[in-house]
Amino acid sequence: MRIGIVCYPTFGGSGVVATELGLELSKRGHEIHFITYSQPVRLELLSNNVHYHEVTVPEYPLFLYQPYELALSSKLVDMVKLHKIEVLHVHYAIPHAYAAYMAKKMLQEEGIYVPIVTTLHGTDITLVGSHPFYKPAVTFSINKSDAVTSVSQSLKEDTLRLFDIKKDINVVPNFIDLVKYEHNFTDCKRGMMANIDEKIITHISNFREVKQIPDVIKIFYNIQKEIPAKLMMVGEGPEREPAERLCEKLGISDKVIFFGNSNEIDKILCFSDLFLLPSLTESFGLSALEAMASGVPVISSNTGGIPEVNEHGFSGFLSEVNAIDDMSKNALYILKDEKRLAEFKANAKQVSKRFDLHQIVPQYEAIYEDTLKKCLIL
Ligand code: GMT
Repeated sequence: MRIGIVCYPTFGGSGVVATELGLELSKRGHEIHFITYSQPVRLELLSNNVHYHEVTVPEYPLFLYQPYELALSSKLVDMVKLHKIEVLHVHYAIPHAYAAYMAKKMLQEEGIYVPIVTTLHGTDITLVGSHPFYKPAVTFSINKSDAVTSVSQSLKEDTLRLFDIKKDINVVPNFIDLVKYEHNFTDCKRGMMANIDEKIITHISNFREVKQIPDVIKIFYNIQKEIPAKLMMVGEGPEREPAERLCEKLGISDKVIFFGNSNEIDKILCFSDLFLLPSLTESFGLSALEAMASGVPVISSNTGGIPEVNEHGFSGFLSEVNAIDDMSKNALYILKDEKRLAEFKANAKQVSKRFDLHQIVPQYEAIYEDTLKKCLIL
């Protein structure tokens, strides 16, 4: 199949999932066309059947806001025609589903029919999309998609609660390439980051308010009061600077390393003992799954789709949002006992196997085939 994938090319989970999906589909013989404004960060290699087409928005001084949706829909029209793309899979409703619908209508005028599959990722529904300024357009583009998927049951329920949706929503959970996290590098270079007696705690995110970064720091503060520990903070975003200031204020700056964005998540997780994800809301929590696949237990909030990924008392623990003391207590419970830590690590790895990409990617293939068939009948 020739599949066009539209996504955000940045370090966010939706872009990562879209990129990994495209790469796996290409291995399964499909021709993949990524269409976005810069090369997706995890898309390192282009090949015969993996292509990248850049959407450029010419700057014009009259516009206070440059019209990205317009440029994207025009690019989609051109690419569908040029590469005979059969299905467009757009990740993140805003503005991708909207632009894809416009492209579809333009193509129809020329007798070309291309179905649109929209995958909802979370903030496009729970934070941004439900804002009254966007809601009518988001509702419209979801309803006009030929197939809609969401990355968790919880996100499906949120979508049905927040929008007037007339389409079926298929839950296709996020997935992971387990082989990537097999740690074939036997020495994780742990000694570079911490002393032998120190436990390594990790947080990875885009450092936005929703991630509750101050909670991450405060939980770590409580942990390091009781046991020797270091905190790895991976990612970039508006909450990074305040987080650095909070560490200074608490006198723990020498125990916290801020990495910025990294393409070596697997290596960082390789030497981690515990992962913190105390988010306000989270449709899935891909970073938690990546941690679990690396054998790192997760201390998280009990919100959105996280309980579908992190199993309470088995792969880690879930607490109410902002329950810093409870999360600290649970973290120490795991970290203080070596045998227990080893058990939780093994459990985390075991749970992550449910999200093996070999199980999940065929679900997307089935959806493409189904929508294509329906499109041909119409
Ligand atoms: O978490 C973010 O702010 C980034 C966002 C994105 O669109 O990349 O992540 C969302 O999609 C991920 C991939 O499906 C999910 O794992 C995240 O849970 C979800 N984030 C939120 O719901 C806050």
